[in-house]
Amino acid sequence: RMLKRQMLCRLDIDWLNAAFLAIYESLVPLEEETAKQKQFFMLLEKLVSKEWPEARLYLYGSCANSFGVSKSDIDVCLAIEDAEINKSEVLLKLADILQSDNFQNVQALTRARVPIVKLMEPVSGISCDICLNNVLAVVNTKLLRDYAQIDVRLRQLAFIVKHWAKSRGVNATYQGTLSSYAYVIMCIHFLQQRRPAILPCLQEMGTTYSITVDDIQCAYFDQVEKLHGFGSRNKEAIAQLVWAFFNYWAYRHDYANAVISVRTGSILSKREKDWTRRIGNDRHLICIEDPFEISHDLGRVVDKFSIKVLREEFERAADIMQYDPNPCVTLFEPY
Ligand code: 3AT
Ligand code: MG
Repeated sequence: RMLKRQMLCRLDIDWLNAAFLAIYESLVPLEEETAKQKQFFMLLEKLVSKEWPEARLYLYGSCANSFGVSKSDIDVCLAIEDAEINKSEVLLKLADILQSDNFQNVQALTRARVPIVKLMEPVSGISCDICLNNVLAVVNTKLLRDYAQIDVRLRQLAFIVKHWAKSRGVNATYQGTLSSYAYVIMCIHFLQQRRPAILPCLQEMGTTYSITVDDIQCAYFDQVEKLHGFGSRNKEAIAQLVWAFFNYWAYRHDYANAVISVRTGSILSKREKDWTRRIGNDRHLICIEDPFEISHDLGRVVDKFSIKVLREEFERAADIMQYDPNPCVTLFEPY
């Protein structure tokens, strides 16, 4: 009888892993889409280099960090070294150039918190935001991409978590919930903490890549091809990891004292970061240290209302993973 029950459980978990993997596969962009994005980017490069021969154009965010689902917007960074430039002028000029090259729906948002030029390509439906000199985002994009190459389970978990967050309406910083970037950092931390660990801590290993951006030194081990198989002693598959991830954020994380830190591969205390009280709008109700801008709490957008929403959503997800007969449907039900 016992054996039969165990076999049933095994079947159950295999079935659930397959179901989650199918969701993951359905979210991964097709080759064709990625190729179109590349083409679009090369066209932009050509236009930009005509006006600013010294400038460089970078892709960043989910189209370059390998955590982009199909039909994501493209994030582009225009890097101009000249310290004398006037940001608004450059963006207006850029908008002008794009407009006269038949791009449609070009808008320069020069007064936004992060000033950008927005555009939409009606034929392909590609939307694109271009910002200026946000090189730190280009570097953290590389860090995420490098982590993704070490173990495929990171990409699987992060796709499921992002898909859950979007379905449940907890992926909007302007509403006090978390950015996609924060969710991926949470996944990396989680896989670093698993025993046996599924991911290493690249910033604690010998430096092979180093760059200083805005006075911040960004250094880590980036020869990730040497780390294939790092997590192979851990046999957990996606369903188990999704369960444990939500369980951690619902019932195990110490919201009162703990700061998660991918940089150190460990948990720090709010006290040592001096994140114990509210300063200005930074409330530190869920603390996620940025890997490079270490004074920066990615959870600082969360307020006393949205923390409740967020934690209830983590609990809902954990309970579904525990009890629901069909979690891979219920988990993503629209809120
Ligand atoms: P989506 O697929 O577009 O939801 P994404 O990975 O593009 O996910 P975001 O749109 O949240 O993520 O952000 C775009 C990039 O900007 C990701 C990261 O390189 C950078 N970034 C976002 N938020 C922060 C932050 N708080 N601190 C530093 N870099 C950030
Ligand atoms: Mg994006």
